[in-house]
Amino acid sequence: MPFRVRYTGLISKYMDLLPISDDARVIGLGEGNTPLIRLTRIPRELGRDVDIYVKYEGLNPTGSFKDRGMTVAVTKAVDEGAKAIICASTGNTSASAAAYAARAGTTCFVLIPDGKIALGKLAQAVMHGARVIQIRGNFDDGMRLVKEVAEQSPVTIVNSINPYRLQGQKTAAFEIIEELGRAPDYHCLPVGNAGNITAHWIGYSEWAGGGDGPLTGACNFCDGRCRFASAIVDKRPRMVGYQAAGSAPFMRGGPVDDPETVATAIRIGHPQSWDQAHAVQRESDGWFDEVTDDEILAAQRMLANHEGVFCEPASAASLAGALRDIESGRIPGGSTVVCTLTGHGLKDPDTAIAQSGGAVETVDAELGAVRQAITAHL
Ligand code: AN7
Repeated sequence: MPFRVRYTGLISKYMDLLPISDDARVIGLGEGNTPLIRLTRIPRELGRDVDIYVKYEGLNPTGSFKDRGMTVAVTKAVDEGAKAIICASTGNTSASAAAYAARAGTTCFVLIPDGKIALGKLAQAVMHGARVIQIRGNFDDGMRLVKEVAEQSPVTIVNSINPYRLQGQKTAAFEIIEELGRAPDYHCLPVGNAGNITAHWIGYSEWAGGGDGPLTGACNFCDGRCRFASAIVDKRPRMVGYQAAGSAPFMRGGPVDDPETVATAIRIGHPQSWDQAHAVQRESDGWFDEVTDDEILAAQRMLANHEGVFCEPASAASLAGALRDIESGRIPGGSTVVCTLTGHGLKDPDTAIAQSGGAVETVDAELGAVRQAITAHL
């Protein structure tokens, strides 16, 4: 299908569906348009008749879904004359904010929990020139401090409490509809602050027309020839949010003061979108559940090993939970399921290497030794 314009990012593609004025200077890096990959080996091994797709958000420019929200939030901040942006972060928000601020030529401050962010994310924030402030505390402490600082200083918060973030992130739902020609039956996501599950629900709901009838023909990208333009979507998915067991305020019914999990991205005890997430759960007839660190790491390995898709631990929470719910029948046979893989596996090389066991074998640089190493596995 011939494209009218080169893909330059989600703002230009979905301009009509985003709160961006035509003359705004777009701060973009080609984000969005991520692959929706249909799993093959994992469903076969499960022996269940369920179509599982993963939305590989790790292929965004800075390696996570945050870029969808950040392009809109930073474009708006610059448009409104902001001098600097600020965020608290478990890592991915800081990497994304730093990159978009660099692109905009704006100062970026990031507050991160001391020693608890994955190595790749810290490298990104530093390389993009953010002012990195490590606090002796966790994400929730950082978020509280960011709100307090922003009351007194001319800085724009780009955490997901900034509504433009969710506007950008809702476009992932549009892309899924575009690919499938419909909404999935179940959409599974890892939940930290619950901004992303809320944003997806906004996207699906807008597409379904919120009672005014479904939207069609809104694609700005291909002259209305793609499936997106003709998709009539009146059904929304049931939204399912999975938390890490040591960091699961939605399962405990209230904030958790000392969240702990190997999935540092979702090591969040005081979710910022608490009420919105409960509304999503009610309106979509979905649910929350928790997965253990062992289940998270097993799903991460399985996905990398059986399907060729490498995501970070937090992202694997969506698949870990979905697999359990498919096996138990809570997600019934015949369903179409989408799991969002929120971040790339390369973000957290330490956790990957730590669980790689005997995968690396050292031998002498001579033919006999190499042949022996190979023969053992043939
Ligand atoms: C890979 O970067 O909160 O439920 O500060 O990085 O919308 O919070 C990261 C969150 C899931 C949870 N997966 O999304 C941050 C931050 C990954 C993430 C989440 C995050 P929300």
